[in-house]
Amino acid sequence: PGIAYDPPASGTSPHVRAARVLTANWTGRSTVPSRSLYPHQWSWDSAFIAIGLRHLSPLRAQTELETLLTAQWADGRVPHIVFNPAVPLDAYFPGPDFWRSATAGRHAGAPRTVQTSGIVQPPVHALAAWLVHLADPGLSHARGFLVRVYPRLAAWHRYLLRRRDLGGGGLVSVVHPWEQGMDNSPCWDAPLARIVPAPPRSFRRADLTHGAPEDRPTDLDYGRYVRLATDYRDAGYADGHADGHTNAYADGSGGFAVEDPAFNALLIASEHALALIAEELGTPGTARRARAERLTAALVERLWDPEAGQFRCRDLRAPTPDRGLLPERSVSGLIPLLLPTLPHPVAAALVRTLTGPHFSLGDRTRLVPSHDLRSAAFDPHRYWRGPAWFNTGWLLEHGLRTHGERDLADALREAVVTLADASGYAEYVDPYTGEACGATGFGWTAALALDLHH
Ligand code: 9YW
Repeated sequence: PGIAYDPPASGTSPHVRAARVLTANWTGRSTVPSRSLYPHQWSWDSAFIAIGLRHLSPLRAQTELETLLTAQWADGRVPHIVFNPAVPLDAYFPGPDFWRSATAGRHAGAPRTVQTSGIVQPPVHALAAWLVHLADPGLSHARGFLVRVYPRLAAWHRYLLRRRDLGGGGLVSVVHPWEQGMDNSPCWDAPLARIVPAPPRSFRRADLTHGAPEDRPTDLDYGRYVRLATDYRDAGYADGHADGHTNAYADGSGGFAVEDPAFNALLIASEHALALIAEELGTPGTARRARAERLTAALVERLWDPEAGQFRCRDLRAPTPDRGLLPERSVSGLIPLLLPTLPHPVAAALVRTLTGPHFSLGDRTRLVPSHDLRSAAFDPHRYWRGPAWFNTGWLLEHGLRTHGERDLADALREAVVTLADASGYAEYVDPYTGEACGATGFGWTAALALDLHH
């Protein structure tokens, strides 16, 4: 215990080190998730990064989101990657030459001036825009930040709600594991097993140049990711109708369509944020709040599993007549804890599951694992099959605090800040030991640690 005013030696405080990561990853208009592994702009990364960046520079945080939204398609979709033309083509796979947005995405309204992917990622953006606004309302008003982003965020949500309700029950579906953001989650093993992989020699993985193979998805996973993305692209990135090409389903999706709890919970949280933004702009937020409540009811009705004490993913392509809930327990099924209006028994059960034997928070694990510790598929080092990630930690910290679990929230906050710094702002960590995995100097790890440090 030192003197309170003793300033940390330059560069030695976690705050300074996190800020340095964000500065090193800033390109002038946006922030890369990782200089080595992910040298372009990623959609949900940018939303999380903006949430941390607002403490360093509200202007940069606004710019981060505006840059992403400039790449929005005319149909409202926000692409999961916006490519930096200055980065060599072979630095990341699949790159712009694979997605071919300008040509393959023509009918869906892909932008002409910038190259993007054609799939989406979780809609964290309206939530991020609201938090960024709150960091400096004066600057936000002066720049017309909310006035400019609001219509784009509204169009984004409209796209998801109108074109992606593939199950017809009011929830949004993802058509690729990359869309949900937890690429190789064991939840996808069953739905992916039905997909014929693209031949291994038809593509070259760039991720293995930077990442250890045992920390990354397998070649077989990649073959299936490539097949699904190729089919979607070759059908013109069309949703919602069969176009007679490669799409086998009347709703326009390929062989993969899943309703995921985290994706939908983030949409609901963002819809609540859009209501606040609407009100800040002098228009009513009532209709948006009502929609958020309808979505919350649909989430509980379609994905809640009372026996498991958590939400599950629904596989819309399952061969069973009930289009079944998937048996694997992912951290994704705990993320709805974020929602303030979740029925109380559901929230209470989620807290029990989080601290119980499957995730063991505060007991055997230091940060929430991405997957069920008791699953045969659990692997503490392989990407989304067990390691702890900092964005899910941040979301659950908020969820615990929202539902009055102050001690658990405080402990998780402390773990996020400490392990982020100790791991060199790693992409993900071993949930038991906190050992760094994947890339270091990772954007959202630094940003979210910075946010929780405040
Ligand atoms: C990939 C950038 C992205 C994240 C995803 C994560 C990973 C891309 O990296 O996907 O090539 O594997 O799974 O959630 O947005 O950080």
